[in-house]
Amino acid sequence: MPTIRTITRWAATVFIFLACAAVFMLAPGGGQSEAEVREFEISARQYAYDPPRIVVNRGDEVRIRLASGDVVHGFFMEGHDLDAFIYPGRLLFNLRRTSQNGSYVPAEEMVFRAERCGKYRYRCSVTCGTLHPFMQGEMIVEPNHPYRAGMGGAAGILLAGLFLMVTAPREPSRPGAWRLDLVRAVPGLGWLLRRRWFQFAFMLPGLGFLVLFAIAGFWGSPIGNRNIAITFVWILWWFLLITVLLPFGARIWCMACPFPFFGEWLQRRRLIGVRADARTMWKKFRKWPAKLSNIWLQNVLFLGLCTFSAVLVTRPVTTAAVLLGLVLAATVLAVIYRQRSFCNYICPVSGFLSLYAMAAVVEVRPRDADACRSCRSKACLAGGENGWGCPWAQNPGRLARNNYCGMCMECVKACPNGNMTVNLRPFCADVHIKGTDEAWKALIMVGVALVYSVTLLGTWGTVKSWANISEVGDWSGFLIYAGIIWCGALAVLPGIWAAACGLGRLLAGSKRVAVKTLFRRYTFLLVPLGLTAWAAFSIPLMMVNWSYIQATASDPLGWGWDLLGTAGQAWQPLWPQTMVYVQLPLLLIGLAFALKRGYAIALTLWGERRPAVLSLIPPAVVCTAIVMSFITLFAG
Ligand SMILES: [Cu+2]
Repeated sequence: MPTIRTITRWAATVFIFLACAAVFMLAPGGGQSEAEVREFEISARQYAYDPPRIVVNRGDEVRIRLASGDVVHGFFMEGHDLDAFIYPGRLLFNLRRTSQNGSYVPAEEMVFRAERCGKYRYRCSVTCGTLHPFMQGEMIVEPNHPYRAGMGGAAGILLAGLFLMVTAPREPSRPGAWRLDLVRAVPGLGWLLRRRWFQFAFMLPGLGFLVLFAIAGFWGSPIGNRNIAITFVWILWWFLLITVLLPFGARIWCMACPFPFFGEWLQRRRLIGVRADARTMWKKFRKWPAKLSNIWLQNVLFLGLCTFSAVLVTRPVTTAAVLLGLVLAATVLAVIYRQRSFCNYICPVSGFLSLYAMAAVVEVRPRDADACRSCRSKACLAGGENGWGCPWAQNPGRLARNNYCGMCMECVKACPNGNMTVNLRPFCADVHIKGTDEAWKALIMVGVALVYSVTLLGTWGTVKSWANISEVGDWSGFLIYAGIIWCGALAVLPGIWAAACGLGRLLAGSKRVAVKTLFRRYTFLLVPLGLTAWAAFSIPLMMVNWSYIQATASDPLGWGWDLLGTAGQAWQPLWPQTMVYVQLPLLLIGLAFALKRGYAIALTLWGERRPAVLSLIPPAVVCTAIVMSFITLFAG
């Protein structure tokens, strides 16, 4: 039974949250004036509209004339059933109602009434070049209620969170203590995980897709949104990875990943079975150098890929070359170094998988850690009759974090006592960031999410042309863009974070915990925050480009095939006006988890509540500011 105190505490928390939201909702601003007729002239040019943003009031009659400055462009107005086709140098454009899927009729003007509040994007609906999928502008219908609610919600979560911390009962409950043994709970799961062919059954289709993407990349259509190598890798796979596989399956992707397939085969000389000398055969392979035994190489390689993302996500041939390059690197390293050195220390995807796997709701762990301590065979670590020793060079019996567990299930098979299992657990249950490499990874990921949200989901044509180096060739602009990514992620954001942690230590009025420790441990706040921000970023990417995914599934190489009958359908984003109602709650949930886990970390570091809460305030404010930046980009 909850006590009166608990009930009043939670009632006050809800009140604080709602009061903050109300203040932002009711604050004076646009949208209060009389409805009027608003006229705009919007011109399209690769890959932006001018003006990129128009602001009207609810009830206004909006009249838009369209023009194009270079090639044929489209103009799809979200949530208003309007889609246009604009020819360069002509006053008339072609207009259609999307709901009727009808034909275009010539028009001089697009006329509609702005009836619902919020942000509506106008997007290019005609493939007009490499960055076409990201060409967009935005119409704000004031008062922008979703935006105000989001900003108020973020402020509300910060204040309500701090209130909960200062009013918490003396003995804080241990966060995320429950576990559910899935192998015991799900009939047949244990049998399945112990099959030798289990991982192979996932890797083989992955390998098939890899071959398909390579063929499509080199011989398919050079237009990104008509090539399966782009739509399936950078849109579908990315979306599934961030929103489904990582939060619900930890590094389950690594279990199916085809990159290390050939290397592992060369090492083991077995596709499915275990060799009799599984324990001793590693002697002829080198150990990975101790100095490089961290994720710094992954951080740098990831930033390198991000710098060229505009080329990577729009040019199929670049994507195919990078995919094959990674396979080659994994294979070569596997011949020289032990086990999955490539995955642990090189793979640029692996770095953020290791970070965000900390948040996942599943884990591979020993059932009874004491049994592992007294175990003599250590088959999970060194290999045994039924399983290889951990390919990720972990000691499964002492696994305490998800970071470097590739979910391959070899330890589940190898353990002679059946002591390894898969647990279901609460969101964000691993909270310990261990090294500066991991701390920087958390900062890099948030920084890159911000840059991508500006570049790919924003309306700024200049930034797009800076990023689009292979087509535009503006090297000074590209240097600014690259500088923002590298300096922002490696120096500016970490600098702000360090300053916040230093200030937190000053507020705490104690020197018991070093700034360095605060800096490293508090970066965990950026794990739930970063993961939900990436998910919020990926949702429009997926929903806007859904038609292209369907089309390329039917015509993977862009050669005019129609295998599934979906190749020729008109482009249409999937429920674009509902996205913000998924994005905003996601961002707020991320912030709430950041504060909740941040408080638990602060308590373990400081030992008592007062300095713990005080030291947490500046980093919590920085987190709230980051979330508000995303809300502004997505809804403002
Ligand atoms: Cu266009």
